[in-house]
This record gives sequence, structure tokens and C-alpha cells, in this order.
Amino acid sequence: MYDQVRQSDPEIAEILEAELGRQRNQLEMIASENFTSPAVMETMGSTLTNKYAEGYPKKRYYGGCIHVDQAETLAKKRAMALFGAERANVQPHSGSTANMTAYLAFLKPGDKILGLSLSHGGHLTHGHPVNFSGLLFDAIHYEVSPETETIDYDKLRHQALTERPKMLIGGASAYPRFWDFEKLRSIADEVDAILLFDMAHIAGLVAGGVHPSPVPLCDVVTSTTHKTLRGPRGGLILSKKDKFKAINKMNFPGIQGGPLMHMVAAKAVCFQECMQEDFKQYAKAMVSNAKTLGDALMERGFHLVSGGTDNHLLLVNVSNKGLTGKAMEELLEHVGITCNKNTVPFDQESPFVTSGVRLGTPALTTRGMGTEEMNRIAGIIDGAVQNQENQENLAGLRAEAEDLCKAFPLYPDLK
Ligand code: DSN
Repeated sequence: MYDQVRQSDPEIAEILEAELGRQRNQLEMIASENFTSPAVMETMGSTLTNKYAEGYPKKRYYGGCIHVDQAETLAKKRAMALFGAERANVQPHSGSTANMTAYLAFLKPGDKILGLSLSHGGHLTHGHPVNFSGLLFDAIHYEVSPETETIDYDKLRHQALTERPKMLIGGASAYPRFWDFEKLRSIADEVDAILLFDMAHIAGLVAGGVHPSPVPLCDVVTSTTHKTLRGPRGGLILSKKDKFKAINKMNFPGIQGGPLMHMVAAKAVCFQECMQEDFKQYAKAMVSNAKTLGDALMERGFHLVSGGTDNHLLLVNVSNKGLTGKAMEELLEHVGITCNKNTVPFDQESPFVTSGVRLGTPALTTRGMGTEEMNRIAGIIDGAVQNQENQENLAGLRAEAEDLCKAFPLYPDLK
């Protein structure tokens, strides 16, 4: 593997090999990560990376676009078919630029936006003060209820009626429950706000039919393509017909220059994969694995924010185990599980410390793991917490994690 790189740049070849080894030998539980298919990777590494193609199919500012036009047209068609969307823009380089594009297409700097607070599961680009979204717009936030740790739509409605935002933003990076799109729509209508939903985390669940879809009810839906969708790293914007022109214009020339045509083509490959029956099974398995893992952890006394999960992720408040999120992340890394520390609602710790960890099933499910393995992983997690000071037992748990990895080989054809 990496023969060409090894010849021209042995230092980077070594890093590539080491990272492949890390991915193979650790239980990857970062909820936003996944293992894309060899077909997607081959497309990302193709000659389409050489091509400039500012503009859109048949309306480019460069010659020689005949083939990349075909790739982009296919990607758009497939995205629309997969999600039942009226229009699609497949050029955003990332979820952040997709959101920036969608905001600036309809808002002016200083306009009010209302999104879920980052510390309650939202996302930086939904108006956090250190992010462009908080710097450019008058951003206010809704939160989850302290009792249920889920979104209180009555309170959100009241806040929207008082604040009258120009845009209501749904979507999250650490929210384990279904969203109620009917309620979001009716709140947005009451205050005459544009309704944008960022489905980056749940897009694969929506595509696989195991999460309600935001597409019919929202004006604009943004996403990444590399999380539960399991495609290349990148962004996507779906919209109603009447919103499309403004979005296209803001994407280019408003924000981006030349689209990454190798990534656009790889998005087309991903959307095609997501339309297959086995992807539906994969989506179902991500959710059933998360439920199994959540139940097994709750049986062992772990506190799951909101009391469980409807999707591919769990947010575990580990303060009742005498740990911070940071300590838990490090402890799990030590036994071969990769995850990330995460604030929990009403967290008293800083974002660098936190009281929780976020655990996700997309990558392990791609490896083929199922409910039996989730029960074993819950045992490893609990064992790590109970044996924090016992290096011998921790080494045993790490060996168990490695055995699981060996039993579900990753990229077996990459030699
Ligand atoms: N960084 C992503 C995540 O981990 O959820 C969101 O952008």
C-alpha cells in the first residue's frame, strides 16, 4: 500500500501506514467518524482533483469540463433522489461552508438566528460566539429541558415568539433523540423565519429510513457527507426550488472558488451506495447497536443524557462515576476505544474538561459489529472504569478490544 508515496515521500508514507494501523486496531467510537468505501476513496484519489470548474454544469468559467459536468450532474440527481429533495448543491467543501452559504444566502450580518446551544448538543456553526456564525449574526440559543434533557418545543416556541429570529436552525452534533420537524416548522411559520436543519449527524439515518426526514418540511437542509452517510469528507445543501438560486449564487461566487471535483464525484458514489438495500440494513444496525450499547451501559449504572438514544450516538454523563469527560476519554483510549469528551447539558466543567463522552456506532457498524459486540464493548467500558488503577486488568481489556478489531478486519484488501 502507498507504494508511490513511499518512493517519493517516505516520511508521509510512514504516517499513512501508521494511521491505517490505528484505524484497524482501535474501536472507533467517535460519533462523527466512519470508514468510507474503497470505491469512494478511489474516486477521491482520481484525476478529477486536477480540474478547475468554477460555476455549475454547462455554465463554467473554464474549458474542459465535459466529464466533471457529468459527475456533478449525477451527484446532484442522486442527492435529490436519495432525500426526495427539490434541489441540491453538492459543492460545499464542508458542513461549515454549507452552513455559511445557507445563512448568507438569506441573511444579512446582524440578523437574528436561533439555534441549539453548543453545550446542549448543538454545533459551533449554529451561532457560537467564537465562530463566524456568532460573529456575523445576532445569535441566540435554545436549550434542552433540565428534567428530560430533550428539547422543550413549547419553550422554544415561546423564545421564538419573543425574539423573532430571521432563521430558526435545527440540528446537532450531540443530541441523541429524534427531532420533531412538524413542531419546528410550525414555530418557524409563526414567526415567519426561514427553517434550516443541519442533518450532518443523522443524514445516513434519514437516507436509510430510520430517522424522520427534515427535507419535506424545512426550507433548507445542510449536511456533511462523511459521517453516517459514509461518503467523502464534504458538504451538501438541499433546498426547495425557490431557495436554490440564492444558495447557488452564495456558494459560488459568494464563498467558494473552484469546487473539489474529485470530492463531488466521490459524493455521487456515496449517494449511489446509500440507495442500495444494504445501506438500509446498515442504517438500521447503527441504531440498534446504539440502543443495545446504551441499554447495556445503563444496566451498569451509566447516566445517558435523555435516558437513551433514538439515533447513532450516546451522550454519557460520567460524573456519577467520579470521572470527567477528559479523564474518561483518556481511560478509554488506554483500553483501545477512541471517543471524544463532550459537554453535557448544564455542564459545570469547561469544554476542555467536560462531564461527558460521546459514543457513536457508525464506524463499528461499518466493520460489521452487531449487538453481541456492543454488549462486549459495554463490558470493556465498565471494566475500564472499575479498574482504573489496575494496569494488568486494563491491559486485558485492551487485548479484548484488539481481539474484536481482528475479528472484524478493516480494509482487508489494503495490503
Ligand atoms: N466535528 C463534528 C462532530 O464531531 O460532530 C461536527 O462538526
